[in-house]
Amino acid sequence: MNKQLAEFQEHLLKSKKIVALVGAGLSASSGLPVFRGSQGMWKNYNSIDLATPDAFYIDPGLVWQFYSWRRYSALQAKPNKGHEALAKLSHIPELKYLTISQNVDGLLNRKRNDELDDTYIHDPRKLYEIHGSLFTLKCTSFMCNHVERNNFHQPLTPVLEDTEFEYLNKGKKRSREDEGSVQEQNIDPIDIISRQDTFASTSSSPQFQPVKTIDEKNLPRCPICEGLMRPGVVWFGESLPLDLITGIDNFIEHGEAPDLILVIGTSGTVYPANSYVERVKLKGGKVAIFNIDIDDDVVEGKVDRVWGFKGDAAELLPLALEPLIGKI
Ligand code: BJW
Ligand code: ZN
Repeated sequence: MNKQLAEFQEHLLKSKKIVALVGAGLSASSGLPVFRGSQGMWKNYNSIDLATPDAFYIDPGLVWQFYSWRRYSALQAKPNKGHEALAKLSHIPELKYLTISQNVDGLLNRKRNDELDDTYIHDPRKLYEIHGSLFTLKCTSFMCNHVERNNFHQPLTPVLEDTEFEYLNKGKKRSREDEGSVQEQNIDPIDIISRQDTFASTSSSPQFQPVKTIDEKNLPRCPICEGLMRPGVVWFGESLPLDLITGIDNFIEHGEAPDLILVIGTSGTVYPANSYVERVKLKGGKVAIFNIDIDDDVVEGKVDRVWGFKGDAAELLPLALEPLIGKI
């Protein structure tokens, strides 16, 4: 067995308190794109530019089309074995455990199929979705602030029909290839095809579904005050839910110090999520990174108290955690 993995697993078995910090890379092999790098585009827009209050203020119709596509893609996607490995960790009774997820796709809250038992769904008490959820809607009216959770209705309004698809050629089955990890998905007509295919040749390139100009009155409206609803996610410059931030602070700072933080599929570029790694380290905890892109020094074990496992988190996590969670 690889020396790094053996060392990590020895520490894992001794650990009493573990934190996992999760990013978009965990859902990559479920077919959901990450934010940064070549995958971080929606039509001709950079995803990051659309995840801002300014973008919504300037053109809520554009931003709703982006989120309509995100909601639809997340609903079509299935949790992978990486999600399941974290769910299993969350059900170990004697382990103090917390997943801090930056993802808004809800994949940790769902099962791959109905035959699996409930240990394949994350314990909700140990899952903090700090950037919100694609399936929460919030009223933008200052006087109202109505919040609607677990809204899985698609399309949200008639005008958002079709905007769920990125490309015009509906009916094509999705097959997404991510750095050698392919998860063929058994999903109904969906027109998001592998970006590799998209850029392979201009003659076979699919055409983007055009972005519509949508009148605000046709976007999701508040059932209480008729105000404009927005996606219940946390955009740049916005505060994170205070109860979750306090809960994380308590978990890290109070009681025994965390022994380990698993840093899974995140670029670590966004505050405050990225600050938790250093905070666990400062408390004496060790770090294990699961990412397709890790510095060689880390992979070779040259960085103090940090292990790096390079590859698809959906494949590596279940293997690395196997001594604790068993075979998935
Ligand atoms: C794989 C893989 C595979 C791929 N297997 N790995 C200067 C100016 C203005 C603001 C700031 C500033 N400096 C700091 C700030 C604060 C700002 C910030 O951090 N900005 C930086 C960018 C500089 N932060 C905020 O504004 C936050 N609010 C805040 O700080 O309020 C103050 C406050 C704090 C605490 C308490 C109270 C108040 C809010 C941040 C909100 C971020 N929102 C988004 C959008 C969410 C909604 C949506 O999804 O649409 O969150 S942005 C986007 O980035 C999204 C993600 O959750 C987040 C992190 O991205 P992530 O997950 O890391 O994805 P990628 O694409 O970056 O990385 C993917 C990784 O996976 C890569 O490493 C790949 O290699 C890897 N990978 N395939 C394993 N198969
Ligand atoms: Zn309202």
